[in-house]
Amino acid sequence: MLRRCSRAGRRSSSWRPARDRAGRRPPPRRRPVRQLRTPTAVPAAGRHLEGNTMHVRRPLRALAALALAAPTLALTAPAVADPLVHHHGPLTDLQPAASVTDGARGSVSAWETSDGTTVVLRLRGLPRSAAGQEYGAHVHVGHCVPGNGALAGPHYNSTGQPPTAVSDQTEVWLDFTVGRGGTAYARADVPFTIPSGGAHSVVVHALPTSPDGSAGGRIACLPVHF
Ligand SMILES: [Cu+2]
Repeated sequence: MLRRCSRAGRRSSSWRPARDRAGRRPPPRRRPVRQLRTPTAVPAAGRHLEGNTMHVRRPLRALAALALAAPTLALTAPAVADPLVHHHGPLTDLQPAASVTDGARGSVSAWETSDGTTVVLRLRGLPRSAAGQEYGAHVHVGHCVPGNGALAGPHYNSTGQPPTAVSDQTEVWLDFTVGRGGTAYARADVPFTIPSGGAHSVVVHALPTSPDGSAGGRIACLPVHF
């Protein structure tokens, strides 16, 4: 007695004989065309489409990316926008005695912002032996005149001359510490703008700035005409 395997006895719904009764091969089986699922309508940005989050998440992701980028853009704005004023070159020597700024070069850039003014001072060519030392620097109303620091005049002060208040919020203080490579960087963000012709220099002093605004002798100067 011929036994059939129990599995062979079960024919699936897709089983077809290799040949029909006339001995002909059946036509090749066609695969059903798979229908791509597409949304019936593309929702406007931010609108919720039930059962499909793809079009909802994209605008949210874009908004999230913008929100994350906004503070970064604000922080980097002074670095990418054209400055209101800019000067770079060798420092003007204000005293005949040797000083830390002899032979150094620098740049001053200033940007007007929605909150006031940002001023950046960069120096290079300072002696590496001075690394770690701190010096005062400020925006002054007068001009840079070699050998004559007094002609740089007083600090620019937003409360007028004579000033009624002296601080890093009424004046532009740019104290810096010399880096190991002989470079230095300082940035001041102040809540006021300097009127055209109101200041003409950044003066480097021999000492860090005290709370009363004094910083020792004037040793060098960079012209920057606001
Ligand atoms: Cu000064």
